[in-house]
Amino acid sequence: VAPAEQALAQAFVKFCVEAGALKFGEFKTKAGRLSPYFFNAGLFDDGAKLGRLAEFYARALIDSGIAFDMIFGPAYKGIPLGAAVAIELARLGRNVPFAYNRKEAKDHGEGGTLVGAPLRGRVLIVDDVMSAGTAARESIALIRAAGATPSAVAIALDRQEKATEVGTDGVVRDVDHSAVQYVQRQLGLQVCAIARLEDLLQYLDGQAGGEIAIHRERVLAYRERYGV
Ligand code: OMP
Repeated sequence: VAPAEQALAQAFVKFCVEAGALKFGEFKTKAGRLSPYFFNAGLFDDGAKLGRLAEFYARALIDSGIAFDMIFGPAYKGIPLGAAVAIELARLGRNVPFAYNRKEAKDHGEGGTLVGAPLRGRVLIVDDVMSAGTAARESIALIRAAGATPSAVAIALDRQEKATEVGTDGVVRDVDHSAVQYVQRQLGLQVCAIARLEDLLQYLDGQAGGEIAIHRERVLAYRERYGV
């Protein structure tokens, strides 16, 4: 990871903690894991925070050099994120089409589940977090079904933990690669994350205090168990 990316990641983790969107404690993840930290993008809950968040996504995206033709924001959390990133990119001189989906199909008016620009070309999915990869798989299938190419995913945080897989026996198991690795290697998409678990740990390393030391120990133990 280049120094500029590292600096951006550190500034981002600091911003998240200060905004209250990154919390330490005991949280249950979607995959049922007991996590000592949780990133809640719903807590970027005013215009200034949302604008600042979009600046981080846009900067990370531009630095990554990832090419894309339009933005897709998956319901629900990806909708304001995708919109904010599209606005920020336009402000920076890069105006691209934007679309999002509904969770339930509408049976009147315009109908369907897709809203906004038609899905075409190389689509960038803008989402919040990748843990086990369930949400990403759904967006990819939806974009393919519309005849477009899911080409990249931009997320705020890569939790760098083991993805899960449902076996032929119906049992959910941890696998030895992360969701981000799966999306990159198996699905062939590029992934841009503003920060990763390792950046979060680096941030904690630089903080003083007994409370922080305890959080750090717990995050390390979690990484030992579920990290890749
Ligand atoms: P996967 O779909 O398993 O990759 O989990 C990603 C989703 O989990 C996110 O879109 C969130 O709904 C939720 N999540 C967070 O928002 N923040 C976290 O720190 C952890 C999770 C999670 O449940 O894993």
